[in-house]
Amino acid sequence: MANSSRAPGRSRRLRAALVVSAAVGLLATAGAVVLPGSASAASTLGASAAESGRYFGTAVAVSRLNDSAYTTILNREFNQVTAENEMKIDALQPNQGQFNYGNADRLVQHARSQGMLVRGHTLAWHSQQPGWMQNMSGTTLRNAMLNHVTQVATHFRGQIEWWDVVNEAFQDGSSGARRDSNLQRTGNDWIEAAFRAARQADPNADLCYNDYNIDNWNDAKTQAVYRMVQDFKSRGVPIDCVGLQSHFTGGSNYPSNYRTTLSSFAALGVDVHITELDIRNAPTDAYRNVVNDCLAVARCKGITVWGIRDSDSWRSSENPLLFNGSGQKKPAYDAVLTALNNGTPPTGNPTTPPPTGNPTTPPPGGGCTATVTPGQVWGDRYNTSVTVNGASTWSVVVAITPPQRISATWSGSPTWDSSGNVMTMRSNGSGNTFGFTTMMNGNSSARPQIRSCTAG
Ligand code: 9MR
Repeated sequence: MANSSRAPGRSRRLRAALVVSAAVGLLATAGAVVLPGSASAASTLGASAAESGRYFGTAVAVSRLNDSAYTTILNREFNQVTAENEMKIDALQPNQGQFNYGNADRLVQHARSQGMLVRGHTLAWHSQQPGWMQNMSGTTLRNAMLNHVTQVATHFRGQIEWWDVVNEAFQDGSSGARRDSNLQRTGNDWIEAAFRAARQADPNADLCYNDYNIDNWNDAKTQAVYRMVQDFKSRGVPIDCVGLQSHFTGGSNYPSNYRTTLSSFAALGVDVHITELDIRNAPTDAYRNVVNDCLAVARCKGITVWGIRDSDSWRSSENPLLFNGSGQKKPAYDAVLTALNNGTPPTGNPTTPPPTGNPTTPPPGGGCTATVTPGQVWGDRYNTSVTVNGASTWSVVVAITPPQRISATWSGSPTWDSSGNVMTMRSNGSGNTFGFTTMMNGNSSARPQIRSCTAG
């Protein structure tokens, strides 16, 4: 029988709502608090989202990592990535039993070198199946699907924060029914079987159901997915999150009840993620509304846009993204950044006290000093910012006490030693203050230590 138990760190993390009282938040962030319009407002999407404990990510096409204009924006702005195509079934298992992880591993390596979180997309889907799978049915297909889930989740174990375990399994329109597919024809329980296999293979990844056209609370499809999640929660099927793709077009506009949808799913006890956001013609109002809706829901963990520049988009003729084809910021970018910076921390009770201890400065001699300012604290994670004085280019070595783990960084270029516990952060031209988010993973008292600050 599939094991639906969780690793201790993860279950603690899941139970801890992403909440902190506004008052404690202000105290904990001390000098680093961001007030609307304040001069200390973060200047990139990822850094700004991190100030409320969220991520701001993008879909990445691995082939574009060779394009330096693309990679410059990626590394500067985003602290989460989703493989646009490289973790789909046809990419990872082109022939039955023959797995091809090269491109996906390259993305994971890149993300790790930059302190970005990775969303895995997607383990089971009716689309993008390799030919050998398309021709299967019944028990043979069910077993092949479960084997794919197990092999892939095992391969990436420890490197994936969230898996889209099942993608797009419901019909559009008014039926509220499951989408017909070869997987659906193996039996209605194929979705929960996939979730159980994923949990067993990687107990530390959060497991999501992901779909499009589940943004409008009144839609039959939204209601059908809601009922499935409710049923899974009531029966102990291991599901942790729902991804709303949020591809907004003329035919599927941003709905005014989007916040109700997010909060209604969250009230079932799952996190919500906006996983593939793009909006036809990138109107500033709709982008701003989406950000504000996510910020208003404590369990909305972050936003991923489906590509960087309009020219990278799967529907590039609609110019739906935040950067134009030349890599310049569009008005929608400014609207998103401003909304993120104006966002207030989620309200609620803190589950962990703010750090009291030991801001550290390194031993002298490296030609610069590095001073720690404790940042915001949530139940499962906390932020830290470090200000360097005495040099304009520098590298700072930061040690983390395991099982704590740095999950996102901003305003610097990080590299890690082989243990993953020691980060060297180098200046990258974005100023003299860098920051990072640390997952507590069960240790709520340890705080980062600055080992050295070296000029040049
Ligand atoms: O953007 C992706 C495009 O490059 C692929 O050709 C297409 C088919 O696999 O998938 C696109 O991404 C889809 C995502 O995986 C699932 N939700 C809808 C996205 C846009 O079609």
